[in-house]
Amino acid sequence: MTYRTAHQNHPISLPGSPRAAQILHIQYPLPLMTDGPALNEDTTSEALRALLAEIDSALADAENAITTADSLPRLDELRINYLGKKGRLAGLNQKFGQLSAEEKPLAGRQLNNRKAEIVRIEKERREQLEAAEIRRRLEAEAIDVTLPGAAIASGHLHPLERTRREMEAIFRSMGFRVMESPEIETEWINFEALNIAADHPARDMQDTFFTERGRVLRTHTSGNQIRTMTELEPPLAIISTGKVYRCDSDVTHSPMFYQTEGYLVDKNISMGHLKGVLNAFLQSFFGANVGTRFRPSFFPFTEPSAEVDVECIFCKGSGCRVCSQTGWLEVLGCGMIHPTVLRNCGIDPENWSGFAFGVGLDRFTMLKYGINNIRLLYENDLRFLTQF
Ligand code: 2NL
Repeated sequence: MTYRTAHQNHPISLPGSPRAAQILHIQYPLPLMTDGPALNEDTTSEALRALLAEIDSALADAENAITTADSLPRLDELRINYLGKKGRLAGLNQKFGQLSAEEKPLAGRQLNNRKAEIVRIEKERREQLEAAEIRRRLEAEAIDVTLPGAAIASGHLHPLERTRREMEAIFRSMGFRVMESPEIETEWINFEALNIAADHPARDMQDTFFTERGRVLRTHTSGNQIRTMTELEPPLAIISTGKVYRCDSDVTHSPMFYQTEGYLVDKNISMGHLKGVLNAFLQSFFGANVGTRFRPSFFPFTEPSAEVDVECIFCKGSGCRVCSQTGWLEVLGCGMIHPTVLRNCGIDPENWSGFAFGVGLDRFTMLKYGINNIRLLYENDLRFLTQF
């Protein structure tokens, strides 16, 4: 039987080994293209048959291991073990010394071709494992685009500012103007013009912060009323909100707090107007059905004077801790502007009359939101502020 060399593109069959025919089904292009001499049975040595069988078995092992490798690290390990410089296939090269000069190229081609096949199988398996790894990661790292996004924290108004705006909106709707005045006042504007005598307890060092040159930190926002009544012509309806200062500090008193004061001066203004405007304001702020009551009181700058209570918004008047079991909460002071105050501002009390009122913005806010410590309004603790 005549054997032809592989480049003649015909399978070569060797006796004794059924696998050999398969092994020698050589693929093109061949890495080695020499016209070797034809082989025949006589020239095929035992050594060649043994080496071809060894190549066959090494490569069968490699193919089996590679196609069943279940991870990329395992595949790397196999590539090094079989195809690496010191791997099993490289080891086979060393056995070529036993072959004749004619047999060497044949065995070399066989080894190279089969090795190329293993390289291809390894590459294919690598691509499969990489694709599986990508699929696995895509599944594991999948982003659910339908989930709601992380909310961006946005700021909001401080409860005091909310109360101020709410109060101003109510008074604006009744035709009042909103104005401002300085926090450092003369004693004349802060006290004398308001008919607060020099020996009045409010002017005591313990209540008032005095600054240089006989100035004071305003103890109420009434300075605004004095300034506007002095500068502008009646009829006037003005409210103003601002910081006021008193030398006082406990759970319900802060040395700096907020007050809203308002007044109205026109012809023939009576207590009836005072009650009508303040009732409208309180029912708009605390609720349309809230009960109110006016109690006689005293302020140096108003005559007659009154304090106004609203029905306790916590117990609806039945009595609780907040209202000290009375069912009522005191919310503001008011009265008809004292003739002396009008005169001090250049307004003739024979022609004009008016009412005025003062509201503690802090107390209003505390009552509206059920806050029991005034300092919470000034500490800027976000645990508190974010509740509004
Ligand atoms: C209170 C009492 C009040 C006024 C403030 C006022 C202003 C002028 C003339 C007359 Cl220019 N009065 N303001 C009047 C009565 C009471 O505040 O307890 N506030 C928290």
